[in-house]
Amino acid sequence: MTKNKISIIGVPMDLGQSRRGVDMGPSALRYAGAIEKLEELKYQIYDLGDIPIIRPDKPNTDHDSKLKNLKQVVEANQKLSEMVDQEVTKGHFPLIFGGDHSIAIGSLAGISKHYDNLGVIWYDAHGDLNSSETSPSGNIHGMPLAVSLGIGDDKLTAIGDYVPKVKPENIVIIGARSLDLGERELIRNKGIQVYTMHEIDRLGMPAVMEEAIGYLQNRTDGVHLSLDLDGLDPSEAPGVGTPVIGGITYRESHLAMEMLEESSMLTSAEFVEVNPILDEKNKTATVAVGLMGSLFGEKLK
Ligand code: EXY
Ligand code: MN
Ligand code: MN
Ligand code: MN
Repeated sequence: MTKNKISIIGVPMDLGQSRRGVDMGPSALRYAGAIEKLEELKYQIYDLGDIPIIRPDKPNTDHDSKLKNLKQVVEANQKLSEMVDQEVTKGHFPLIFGGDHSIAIGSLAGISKHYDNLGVIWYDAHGDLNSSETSPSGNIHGMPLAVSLGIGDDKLTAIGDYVPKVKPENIVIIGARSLDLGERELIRNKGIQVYTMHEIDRLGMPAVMEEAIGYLQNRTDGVHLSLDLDGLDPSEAPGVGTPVIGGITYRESHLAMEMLEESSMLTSAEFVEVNPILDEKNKTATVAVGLMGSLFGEKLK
């Protein structure tokens, strides 16, 4: 990693989906030793604590839109984007702990204004490319990548006061195995680079990462890693709200993180969807902290 100061921002958000418990993700990651791991690796850590999430009086009923908890998700992401923006301005590496994946809207809004061509690696079983029209659930955690492309409800796309945050050609999705029809159409129409589990099986993770890194190196001036723990197989990362069997292994993920670290292209990262209530003895947070170690230069052999 080129930067040696890391700012940690926790976002205990669970309003972008329907299962409770993912709001405890930031605590689970801290409890699993995230800060100690990064300190061991000689980074200066600035733990900014957790953003307050203002809960609605009655979930999902305070707006006219199909999107659940829209107002609260917008408010939290606006706050997150401002904090991330400040940390990037200081020259720190923002490391965001979720919370559900809707928080990527705020992360990207805070980071992307600092780059002409920010790249994004979306490590996930899902595409998170739905809009109000295509979403089967109304859950905003299934929409953040579309929102960052400028597609979706104006209140979401306008966060940070500029649209869009990323260009379709600067995105690489890795690990996809559950894509809705509308998401598939968007991927085709926009020409988004996707490595599904099929490509990972066929080419192997080393070739996939080499290709993905080469692709992004040629066209971007920085890369944000948005790592959804459900990208991994639920046997190794069971504590997630929307598990999908047939995922990426811990070893493959560990290698992917090491290759990203070697590329020196990373500007920021987030680890999301850790739900300790659905977990087995904080296994998923422990896996996430292991991956952070690989991402920040701990070369375990
Ligand atoms: N595609 C489904 C939906 O939009 O409801 C499921 C989305 C799950 C999103 C998870 C966090 O990555
Ligand atoms: Mn996701
Ligand atoms: Mn997912
Ligand atoms: Mn290794």
